[in-house]
Amino acid sequence: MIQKYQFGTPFATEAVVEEIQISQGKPDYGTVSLEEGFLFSYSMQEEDIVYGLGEANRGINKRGYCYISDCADDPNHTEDKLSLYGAHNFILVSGRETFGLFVDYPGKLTFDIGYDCPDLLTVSCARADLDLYVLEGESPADIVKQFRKMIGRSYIPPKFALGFGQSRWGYKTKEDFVRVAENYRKNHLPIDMIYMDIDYMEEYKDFTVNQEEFGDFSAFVEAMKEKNIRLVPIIDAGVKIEEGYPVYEEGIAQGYFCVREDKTPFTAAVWPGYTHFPDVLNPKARAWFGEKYRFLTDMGIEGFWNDMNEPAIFYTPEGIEEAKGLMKAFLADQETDARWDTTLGEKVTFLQLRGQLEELSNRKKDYEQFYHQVDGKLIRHDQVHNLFGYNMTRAAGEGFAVIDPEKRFLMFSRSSYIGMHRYGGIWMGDNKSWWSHILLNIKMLPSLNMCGFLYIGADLGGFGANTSRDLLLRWLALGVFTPLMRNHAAIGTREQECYQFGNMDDFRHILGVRYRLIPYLYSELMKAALEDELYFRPLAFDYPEDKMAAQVEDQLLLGRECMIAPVYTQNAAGRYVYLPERMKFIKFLPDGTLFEEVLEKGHHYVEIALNEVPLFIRGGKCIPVADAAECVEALDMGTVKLLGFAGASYRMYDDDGVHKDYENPGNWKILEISKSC
Ligand code: MIG
Repeated sequence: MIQKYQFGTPFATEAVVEEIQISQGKPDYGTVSLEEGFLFSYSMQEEDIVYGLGEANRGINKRGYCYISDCADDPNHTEDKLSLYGAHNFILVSGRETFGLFVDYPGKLTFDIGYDCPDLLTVSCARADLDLYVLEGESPADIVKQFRKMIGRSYIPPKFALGFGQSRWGYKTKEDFVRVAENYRKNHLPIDMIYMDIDYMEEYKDFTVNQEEFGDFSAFVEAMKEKNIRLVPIIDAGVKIEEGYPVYEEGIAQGYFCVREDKTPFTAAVWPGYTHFPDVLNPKARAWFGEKYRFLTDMGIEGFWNDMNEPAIFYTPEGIEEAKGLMKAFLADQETDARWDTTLGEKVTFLQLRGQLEELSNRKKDYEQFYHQVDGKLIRHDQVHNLFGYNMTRAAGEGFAVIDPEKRFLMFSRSSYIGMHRYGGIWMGDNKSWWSHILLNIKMLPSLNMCGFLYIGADLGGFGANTSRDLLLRWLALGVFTPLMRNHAAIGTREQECYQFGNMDDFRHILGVRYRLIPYLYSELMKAALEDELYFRPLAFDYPEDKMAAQVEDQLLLGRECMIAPVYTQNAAGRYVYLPERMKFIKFLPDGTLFEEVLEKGHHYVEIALNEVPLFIRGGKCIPVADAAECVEALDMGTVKLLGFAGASYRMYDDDGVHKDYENPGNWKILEISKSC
């Protein structure tokens, strides 16, 4: 059961696709106050768990901290951060009372989940213009399912996107890409995609390709495809201001860029220097920007990643003007001998100057000085800030539907809002090569699924900072299970392609396990999408009576059949794991054989070598696995082997992986395991 309450005049975010009548009266849970903006309060019981918030910091259980939905380009995901790239305003209280809450509000929104006051949950924002959805159901899983149905079917990637991808910010030349491809293929390291970061463009201009490096780009794309490797270019939010650059000129001519209050285009500096932002909240501008992807799809490109769409701002001309004054004063101080003379009053210190320069990026003030034009009205950006990445990706998704309606494109974004899950997946942005970020990665996965995001994954090996061989291997062993499996790193960091660490056997093996599992992972991803289910779940969802399961934050259920328990500490030979029921512990061994052991319910220590991928199959269940292959195309999905318990059966999904023929009953088959193998 879903109740919708409306306050003030909400902006139509189109996060929700189901028509829901507005209820009069008050929500059954908590209290709402409109004295100062909007404030929802709920008094939590000690045993209550609060799930949700998608891409957010801290735990699966969000209690004890504060989270702010305010899409941020912040590459330092330390424990104290309140905002990351996404705004996913769905929470689920599970305990004495169990209910879901979706606050459809596109501005800055604060969730205080027992931070100010341990038992108090509050959700607050400055303006009371929003839709509040309150969901009731039989269980947390049931509530999430209703929520997912309400927000519409999740994005479904093409099958090749379940392969492994290599990326690095810094690949510039054709040779760079050819080298990566050759190193993977020559060493029999499976791969399906190589990502192109900003340097493939001409001066960071969207929908251009650097002609000097990539002359006949279509031919290059084709040559890579012959190796079964897809090139996946990045698209940034800002459009370079440059006479003669068609995207700029068209945008200006049509009025498709975000504007200042006086309706002149708003200017912000990002990678290309000064840019304008496409006004993706305006349907016409969105359609225009979305069709621009055709420039690359016409050359054989089948997937993209959208970046910098919080939107990130390095600085604006206004910010620079303000900083100039301080800079001048600072420099003047440096010139004068009187700088030690305290009678002359306050000096501009170096720290002040540094602070001012740092604050030029992603300034609140800048987000308050530009506007979107929707239905002839000017909407100030800060009031709808969290919708930008969503609508940039929606532009792409709607563009693809025009370009080739029956075809699935690979698409994922950095910034997002609920609703975007219908158009693409996400990656979790600029993490670091830290062990703690493997754990953070694990915790975000089920939360993101609750908010509709299924095609998800983090930069494996870590984006910032230098990785190490063992960190990369352990992270890949988690990445084996994330629908988006991509190794990505920042410019200037240690090279971390799987062939950079000497002996490649361990990497080949771990990547191989991913491909072996694709029949299962793909089936589960499709079930999750087609049936509004969770691909990743907290243990407590399936074992509600088990007090211990409710505590587990470093193991996840995957699909109906499996549990995963990745290793996320350095120099560990294994880990402790809690089994909420009897399960079969499986390790795919490097020599191609399997280690299998049935473990009883309870706590266990399991050994997991650096080159092993642990997996637990639940009692009475089985999963299909294929033989390893070096790309998705080469996988034999028709000849799978079943692993698990004798007598179990499995409902497997498969299709051509390219078209949208999801409803075809022929895509499903039931497999039965006669004996344990
Ligand atoms: O300001 O395109 O999160 O994945 O490599 C940094 C360069 C811009 C941020 C993305 C990252 C990407 C990088 N980008």
